[in-house]
Amino acid sequence: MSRLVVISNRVAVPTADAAGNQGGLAVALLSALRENGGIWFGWSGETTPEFTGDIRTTQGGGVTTATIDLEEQDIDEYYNGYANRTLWPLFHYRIDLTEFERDFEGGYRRVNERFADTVMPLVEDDDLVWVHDYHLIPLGRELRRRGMKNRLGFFLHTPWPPARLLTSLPSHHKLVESMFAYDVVGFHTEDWLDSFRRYVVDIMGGTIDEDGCATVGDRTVRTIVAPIGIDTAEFEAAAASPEARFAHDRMHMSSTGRSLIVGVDRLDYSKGLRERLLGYERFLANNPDRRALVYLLQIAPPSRADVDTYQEIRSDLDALSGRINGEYADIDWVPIRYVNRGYPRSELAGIYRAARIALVTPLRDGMNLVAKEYVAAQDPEDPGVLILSSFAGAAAQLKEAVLINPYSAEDMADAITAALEMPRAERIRRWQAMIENVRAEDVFWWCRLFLDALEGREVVGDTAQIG
Ligand code: GDG
Repeated sequence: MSRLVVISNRVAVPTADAAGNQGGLAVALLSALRENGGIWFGWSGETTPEFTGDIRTTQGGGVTTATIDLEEQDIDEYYNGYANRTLWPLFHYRIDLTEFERDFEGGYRRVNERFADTVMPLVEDDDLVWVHDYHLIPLGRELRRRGMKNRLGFFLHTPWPPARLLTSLPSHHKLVESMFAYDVVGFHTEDWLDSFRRYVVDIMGGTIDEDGCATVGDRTVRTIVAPIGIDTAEFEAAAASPEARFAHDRMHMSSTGRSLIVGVDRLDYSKGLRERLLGYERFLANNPDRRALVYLLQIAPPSRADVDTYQEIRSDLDALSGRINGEYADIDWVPIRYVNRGYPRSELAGIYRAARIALVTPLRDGMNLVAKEYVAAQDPEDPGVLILSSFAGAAAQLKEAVLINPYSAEDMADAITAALEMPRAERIRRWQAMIENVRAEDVFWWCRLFLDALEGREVVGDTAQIG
């Protein structure tokens, strides 16, 4: 069996706590690395005054991680710049927030070259190489330029935007062209894949064959849908753990019979937090008699705090939650508990289980794992209701959720009312359909699906010549 080399912006370091605190993606990739042997390569999270290319390796739990330090300027232009000020907003359909700076693009190219230079000597002939996410789209091309002949795969964790939106990126052509250096490119949903294929056909004049291979000139890449899942078995077990029980009881004791509505999201504009609070406010306004029977717990750990738009959304939400609480709270009830910090995964599982409703209402999301975690954490005898944005990738699989348009406050308010009134039999029916999917298509299934595609493809043309 081939070794695996995983390359992503950051690496997950195997810890003794792997079952408790690591996200599903880290758990799946670490287990694939353990099974096949190999390396996880990425940025250390540290800066250095001058780039040296020195590689720090650690070994533990059967996995080797290799990291490099980057310069401050790299972080400004590549991570906080092109990745999070240009591609992230654009890929989430937020052209209004997208910044087009030449320096960002230069930094993005430089860091991708630095990654290629440093990882190249670590890769052995038969290794499968799997690159992750929008930070590293051109990495495959850089590796081919340095002579790499290995199977090379790329998976995008975000949406892929419609062609008309993508063409607003000055170097859209170069970016998409670089994806043809890979053997396989994967997306979470048919929607994102369709947008990619449309671009190939409409903008590049390419073709798509019945196996999903996209061809432009003499270059071909296989394109697939591989929807990521969670470590469902681990999460179901976490929801029954003593820590989860404790968090669950803590929620109940502090709410005296009120129904908990929960939201858990990185503090990010793509998650639709502002619209969610406005939808909840609409529910409060429309239902004076139900007000004190519910409360919303919104957990929102800050992320990407060096990017202005993230600082703005944070102060915007501080103000909005404060205003709604000021307007509706009573001496013995506060409608929103807004918490800007993270919780251990097992506690999170208990909070999900205690919640009668989950509001997972991103404006656009590649997949959204919180929706799946909420389903996995439910009590089968008395499950809660998932209210899910139809613009989240997860909506393609979790069709029995209450699907809503997150931009509509009325939709959201009506969905909350419907969820509160939903009979137990219907909640069980919907939950059963969803848990079946969440169990069958878990994160290990996803990982196998992608790696099978990566191993199975016939090499078309001399990919080493690409670029
Ligand atoms: C990207 C794509 C795609 C959140 N708060 C806490 C906490 N979390 C965990 C959740 C969940 C994860 O963070 C968030 O995953 P999402 O999928 O919701 O979102 P992104 O971070 O934007 O991830 C997304 C994903 O990649 C995978 O491909 O689904 O569409 O944007 O696991 O539980 N975890 C803990 N405490 C918290 O307070 N422990």
